[in-house]
Amino acid sequence: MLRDTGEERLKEGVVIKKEAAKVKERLEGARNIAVLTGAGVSAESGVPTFRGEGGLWKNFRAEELATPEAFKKDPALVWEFYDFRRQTLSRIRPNPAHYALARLSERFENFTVITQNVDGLHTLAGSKTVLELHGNIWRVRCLECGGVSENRVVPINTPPRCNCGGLLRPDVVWFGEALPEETFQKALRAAEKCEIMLVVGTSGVVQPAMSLAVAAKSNGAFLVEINPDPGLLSHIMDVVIPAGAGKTLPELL
Ligand code: BV8
Ligand code: ZN
Repeated sequence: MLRDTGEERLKEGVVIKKEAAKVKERLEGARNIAVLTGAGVSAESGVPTFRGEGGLWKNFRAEELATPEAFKKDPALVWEFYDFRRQTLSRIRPNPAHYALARLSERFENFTVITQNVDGLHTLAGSKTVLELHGNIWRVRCLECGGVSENRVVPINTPPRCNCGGLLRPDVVWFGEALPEETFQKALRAAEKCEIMLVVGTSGVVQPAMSLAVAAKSNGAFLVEINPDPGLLSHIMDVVIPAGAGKTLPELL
């Protein structure tokens, strides 16, 4: 990694401005925008990404704990993991990336934020149309009666129980679980209809979320990736801005 000299920062700034100008030009005449975000859009709020450093907890990877099998085997351990993340999140605010998307959305007829994140930060920053493909860490669901409720208690005494006595689980989509059908269909329609899709802060690893970028592309959308590191889908992008979302998205305003 090159030393991050002022020279490097200056060069990065020039690249962001040049590429952002191209995107702004495209945004001018557009009516339908879709934004597909991942953990990277919350990175500058201090939320550790899944596959970056800090993505580990007690030497477990998220993929090992974010599964129905892990919960069945040891609900208390999985709840300790989610409680840890909720405690971190309870001290965290949206960052300029979230706020820029909320403000940008006011300029378009249709502006849909499709997020893989479960942190609720897009909604907190004021985004109106947010499709949470993987659920929300602040909601819980009862394994017995299926009741879903908002639960912002931190720390939570693990594993929490429903009034009916049933075990409560985080209302998020675990690996191996189907995404909420209605939400995914809405996301697919937004992806197929958009003239421009911004793909922000995702490594492009997780399916079927990332198939939405391919759906947008195959319907003629102009694809823009905002991410300091290239991801699995960088090769289908029309523009790649190799920088952080918190710096780049306000440039598009
Ligand atoms: C399903 C909720 C079937 C939980 C999450 C093999 C090949 C392909 C697919 C599979 C396979 N084996 C299994 C699968 C399927 C699996 C999958 O995709 N696995 C991956 C790991 C290979 N998918 C599933 O299991 C899905 N379900 O397929 O079900 C089915 C169908 C019908 C009926 C029954 C069953 C469910 C997937 C949902 C899993 N749940 N989250 C929780 O959060 O606890 S996914 C989890 O990963 C998070 O939601 C996260 O958002 C998401 C994706 O990761 P990223 O967001 O991309 O984060 P990552 O750390 O990877 O990258 C961060 C990026 O940010 C980096 O690129 C970095 O450069 C960038 N960045 C850093 N800083 C910044 C930045 N960018 C901008 N600015 C910055 N400042
Ligand atoms: Zn219940």
